Amino acid sequence: MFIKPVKKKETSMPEDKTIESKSLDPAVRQMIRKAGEKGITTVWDRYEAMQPQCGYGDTGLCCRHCLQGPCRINPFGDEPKTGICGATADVMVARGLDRAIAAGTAAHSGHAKHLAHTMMKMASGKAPAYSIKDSVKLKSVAGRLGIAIAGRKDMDIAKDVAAAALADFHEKETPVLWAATVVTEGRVKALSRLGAVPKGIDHEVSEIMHRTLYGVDADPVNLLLAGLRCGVADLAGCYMGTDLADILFGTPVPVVSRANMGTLKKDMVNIAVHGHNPVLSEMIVAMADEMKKEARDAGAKGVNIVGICCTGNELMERHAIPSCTHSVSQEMALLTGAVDAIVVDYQCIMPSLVTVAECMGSKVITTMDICKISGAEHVQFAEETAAENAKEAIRSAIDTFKKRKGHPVDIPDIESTVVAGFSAESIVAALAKVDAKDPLKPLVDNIKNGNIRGICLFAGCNNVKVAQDRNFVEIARRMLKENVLVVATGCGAGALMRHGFMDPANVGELCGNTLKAVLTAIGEANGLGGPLPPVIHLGSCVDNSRAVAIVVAVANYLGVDIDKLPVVASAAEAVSEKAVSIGVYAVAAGLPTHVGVMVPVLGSPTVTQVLTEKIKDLTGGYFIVDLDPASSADKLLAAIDERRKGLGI
Ligand code: NFS
Ligand code: SF4
Repeated sequence: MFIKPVKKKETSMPEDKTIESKSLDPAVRQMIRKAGEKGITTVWDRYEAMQPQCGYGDTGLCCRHCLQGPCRINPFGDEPKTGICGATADVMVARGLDRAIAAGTAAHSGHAKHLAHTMMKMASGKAPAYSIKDSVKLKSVAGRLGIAIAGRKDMDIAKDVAAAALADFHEKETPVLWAATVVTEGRVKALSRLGAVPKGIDHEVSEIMHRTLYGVDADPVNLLLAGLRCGVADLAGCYMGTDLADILFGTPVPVVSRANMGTLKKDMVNIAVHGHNPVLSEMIVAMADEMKKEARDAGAKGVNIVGICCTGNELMERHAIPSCTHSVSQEMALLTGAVDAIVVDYQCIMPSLVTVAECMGSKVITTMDICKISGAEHVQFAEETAAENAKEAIRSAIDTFKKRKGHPVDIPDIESTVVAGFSAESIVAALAKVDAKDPLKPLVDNIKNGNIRGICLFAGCNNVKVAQDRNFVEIARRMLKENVLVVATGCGAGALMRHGFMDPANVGELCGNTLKAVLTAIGEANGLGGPLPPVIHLGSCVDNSRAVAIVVAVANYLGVDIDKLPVVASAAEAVSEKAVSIGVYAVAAGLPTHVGVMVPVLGSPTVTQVLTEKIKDLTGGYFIVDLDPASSADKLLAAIDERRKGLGI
């Protein structure tokens, strides 16, 4: 199962490097062709130029944690068998994995911390552009955290919620609230037994950096348990991110929107907002209307905002803003020649965007201190002056439009209808239309009677090593036919939305009969005159917390823990270390979790075995690593059936 060091050539990318093997998305294919004609280098070219990729790195057997390195271990058991300090393959792999989990956790929780600071500034009157958009959610979050609500003003409650959020970052005697209050009681106990309840989000990240330093932790199992605890801290960061964003910007309710590059408009100032945190993108959307006149004066018909990656998901779920493209194809949006500016905050932003923007007469505008890119324009964004900063960025895009006006653009005439905006709250509300007294009953009854065979969450990115969207589309297609209820977040949701999986019109073609009946019954009870979409959009990657909330509600309803439920997850085309930390908390929560690309752990048989087998005895969850979509679907279905059997349903 090991890939030969250095000479490795084996990836999930077929040898045939045709455009079809790069992306399933016809709009992306059109732009790849254009890039080829114009001689513009894209992610796929750089991937090819990178071959062969190093087999040591691929298997996790390369260490650079000290200046005596780099050290490499031969995965076939020949010499050298340890690093210079004596670290074994197991130690090297476990340390490397821990650092990836820590990085993912730092990113999600950095995003959440940013929201907590924004909320604190808002509640202190220092961030006039922000307000409380969902007072009901504010109170429900405060109630969950044990913060007093009765007779208090929203702003005072918000201040306490923000303070509680910030307090969750550093080490304290009590567990991280956003971890301990969001899962089942049984899960808290199970994780406590493993020492996997985090004491502070930042504390866990920092402790991982300490223990993976040269000459500290050299016990692979001890290292993995720390990784598990950090993964639970990542759940806290994600959950907090969703909670605070819902309070500040509104909890999603179903909306109709569109996805793909056909959402760009030739005659308008097109601004693609890209990255993650709604603190920025919400302001761009809010100010776009005010800037309409300036755009018209420049000869445009208006300002058209589209999203890329998770910012796209955040804006779509709350405001029905269309999504342009996702993850690996972000450069392709610029290739249309119609994007006047990509405005970014942080995470998943390829530095190459600047080069492509230069070629296409567009621009990249960075906004955050921690994320500047050489060659990009920088508009420093601060919550105190958010409205002004947003206007400045839009004005800069209008300037680009003035130069672009009249030049030809290539906007692929491709877009799909998307019904998005499902939150735990809006799902319960939709179910309440079927059974007002006992909203979860229709869902649980249909799981019990097998009309819904199980639930599968698709999450994570598009990876250049996989033909874009192929794994998501193939696995989801199979799941739906087998009557599995499919929910999706992040760029996994992006993939499925661009291929029509979130268009209710496709329920007939995509879903098995019993699932179709359930989606139709709920849709009709809600006055939609038809079914819910085949795949339920739960939002961005931090919004995996919404999936956790739903699963926890079902577990509590049934009086069992999460690890007994017929629920599975798949990061079918994962890229980011954030996907790694999410995968770890999915496993910590008790879910069989599929990863559809190589994870750099195969160099350690011990770590591989712990993650794919032994951990099952500890959390009930485990990893399934499989690069083939057909057999991945088989394994996910088998995991669902095993759980059903366990429940006797
Ligand atoms: Ni998630 Fe979202 Fe997309 Fe991957 Fe990046 S945008 S936070 S990490 S690439 S799914
Ligand atoms: Fe090599 Fe050990 Fe240093 Fe890693 S920490 S680079 S294995 S000597």
